[in-house]
Amino acid sequence: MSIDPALIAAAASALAAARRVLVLTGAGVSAESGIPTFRGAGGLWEGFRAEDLATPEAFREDPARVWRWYRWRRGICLAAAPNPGHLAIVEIERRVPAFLLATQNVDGLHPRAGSRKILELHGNIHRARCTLCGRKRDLPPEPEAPHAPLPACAACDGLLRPDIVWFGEAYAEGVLETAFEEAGRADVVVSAGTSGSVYPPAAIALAGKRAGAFLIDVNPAATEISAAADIHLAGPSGEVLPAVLAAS
Ligand code: BJW
Ligand code: ZN
Repeated sequence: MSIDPALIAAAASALAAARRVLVLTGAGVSAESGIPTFRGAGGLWEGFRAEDLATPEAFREDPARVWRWYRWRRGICLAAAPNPGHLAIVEIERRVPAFLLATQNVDGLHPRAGSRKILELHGNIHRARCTLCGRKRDLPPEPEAPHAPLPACAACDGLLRPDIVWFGEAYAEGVLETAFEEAGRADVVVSAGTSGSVYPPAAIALAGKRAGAFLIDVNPAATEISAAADIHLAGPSGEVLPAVLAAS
């Protein structure tokens, strides 16, 4: 990682002075835990893109295929552990008076790392929901075989689906409102590990910047969010975030 130390120092002093901080995370934050991101190398599964599988239409057409994808991914998530980037975000929460983490990740690594004030915008891969009655159920803490029978609801025998927000689906009530509200009054917004290509989440970071927050983007690649950011720290979050904390 070769980031100008002056940029690290500037991010550190913005964070140290902040009273309200919103952190937005995406798949890149879990990349160093061995969980593949959606876009870019390794983003394919059996030749399908996330946009082909993470839709209600794909599930209606072939629920077994979608469950195979999620079981494969859940196995990876269960075997993974939080990395220094997740832990640095826990430390930011500890240091600032008002904090919110809005994550697009469904892998459960932020809560496992110890994050407390967290909105899981896209749901959680370790939970399922009945397609008939809507009841939710935690999945067992061990991986299921990809071809195991499809899970059914204990109450009504309806087919269960992953409790995840797919393309074209609405977000859980109040979740986006809370995230945008916090972005609107944050002193600092940190965006980490997201391509900023999925909306509305990408707009949370941009709305924070528009409302006057100091926007810090942590991503080895350039994105729409890094273009809008006050500081773009172009490195892996597992190295960059601890370096920022060490400098504050
Ligand atoms: C590192 C790193 C390291 C690598 N350190 N960084 C406006 C314009 C255009 C389209 C739309 C729009 N508004 C809405 C839409 C439609 C759509 C959308 O955004 N489409 C775009 C793709 C064009 N949005 C929706 O459909 C949303 N719903 C909605 O808008 O509902 C409206 C509605 C209202 C009322 C009634 C009904 C409907 C829902 C979107 C749901 C997205 N779900 C997914 C999959 C499900 C979750 C799962 O199975 O896991 O969520 S898609 C997938 O993308 C996943 C992610 O959370 C999401 C974001 O991806 P993310 O996290 O940014 O990952 P990547 O892979 O894209 O990027 C990783 C980044 O990390 C890269 O930049 C790397 O460089 C970086 N990186 N290593 C730091 N070590
Ligand atoms: Zn049911």
